[in-house]
Amino acid sequence: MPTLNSNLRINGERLWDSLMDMAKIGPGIAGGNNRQTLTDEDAEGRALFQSWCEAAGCTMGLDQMGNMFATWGGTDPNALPVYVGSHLDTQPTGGKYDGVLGVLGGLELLRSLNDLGIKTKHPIVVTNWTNEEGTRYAPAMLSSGVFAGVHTQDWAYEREDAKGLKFGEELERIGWRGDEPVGARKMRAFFELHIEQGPILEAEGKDIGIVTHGQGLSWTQVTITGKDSHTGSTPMPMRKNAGLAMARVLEKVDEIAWSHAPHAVGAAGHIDVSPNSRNVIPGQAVFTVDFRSPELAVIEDMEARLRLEAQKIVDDMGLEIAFEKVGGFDPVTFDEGCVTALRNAAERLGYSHMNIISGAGHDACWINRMAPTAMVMCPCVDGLSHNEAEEISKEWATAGADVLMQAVLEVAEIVE
Ligand code: HGY
Ligand code: MN
Ligand code: MN
Repeated sequence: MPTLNSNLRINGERLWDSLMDMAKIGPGIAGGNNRQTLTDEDAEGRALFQSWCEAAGCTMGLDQMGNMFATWGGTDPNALPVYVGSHLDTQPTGGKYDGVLGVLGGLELLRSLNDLGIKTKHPIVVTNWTNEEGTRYAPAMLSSGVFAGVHTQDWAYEREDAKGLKFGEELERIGWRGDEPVGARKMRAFFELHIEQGPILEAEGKDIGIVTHGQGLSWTQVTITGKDSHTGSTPMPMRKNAGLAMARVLEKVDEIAWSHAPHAVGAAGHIDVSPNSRNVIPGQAVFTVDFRSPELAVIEDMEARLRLEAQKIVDDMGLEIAFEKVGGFDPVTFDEGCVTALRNAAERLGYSHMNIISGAGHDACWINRMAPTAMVMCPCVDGLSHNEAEEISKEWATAGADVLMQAVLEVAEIVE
């Protein structure tokens, strides 16, 4: 019977080919991807993933949030499955690897076990979580959040995109709403492979990041209301310029994040001004402030100061303001046992590794509430992500999937 040793490795060439094939679906305009959740491109990517899973001998489950569960093997059907996975949806100007590496790395794990003729006691399930990115439908990690009981399914179904299209209706339209109730599945453990999306691993010359914690996130949507008026004939003292107020608030957001250096971060990536016409003073500005920190108290301080400072700015300018919390989760500590299994795997395989805190949010941050969970990361070039130029090496992808497979085998128990 094969034992856990450094010879058990995945097929890096096949993983890379699958990544490149998936990247052809929902191509971006600069070499990356635009495969946003619940679009026709998302549906196409899901279908390709399902065909690959079935070819690897899996049966596919689909729940009412469109989460996909490809189940493989398991000599003891009563043993709780070991889950792996991430997300196939991308940012509008996303990369080819964010999320996709975790889903296809999980699939490659199964393909390699088939090649190696290995059987495990616990079944293994590869998951694609719907709408991890939160770009088309806020918040991020929406469907893993419903699975973990953080959001209700009804609330999730009512989320609207910028065109007013509802999540539930779009999920139905693309034909990927399953019948399975969400969150009923029990897991032995959950492992997520993901690119780092930051510069640390590459800068430190490490192949592998063992993710011990995930920083927390807060999304506050701010609506500032002033008055549309002519940019030429309205005297300066009479203006109620919502765009100017937003600029002053965003300056404060940067100041607040810097005041908690070196770990806190803050910015607004979503910004809308209306009527967004060249010769009209903006009467409204809507933007989402994204604060993050490994410390909950810091996040809470940044949220509170945002409201205080922004209120002062609009009061001085005679404008109105409204705040809405549209996303967030507390800092996460991953399961010690799963973290150790990943570290043992990296050691056995001879990959350089270091502990790391995840700067980005991931489905694992919610699943950590449901089962022992941990993440393994590989570097990305210049730490760049959420950009079409996102890049990793075949070697990094292979190392990450090798470590994922060995950690999963330790927990799923090789039986032959
Ligand atoms: O926002 C995040 O951290 C993740 O990319 N959804
Ligand atoms: Mn991701
Ligand atoms: Mn992302």
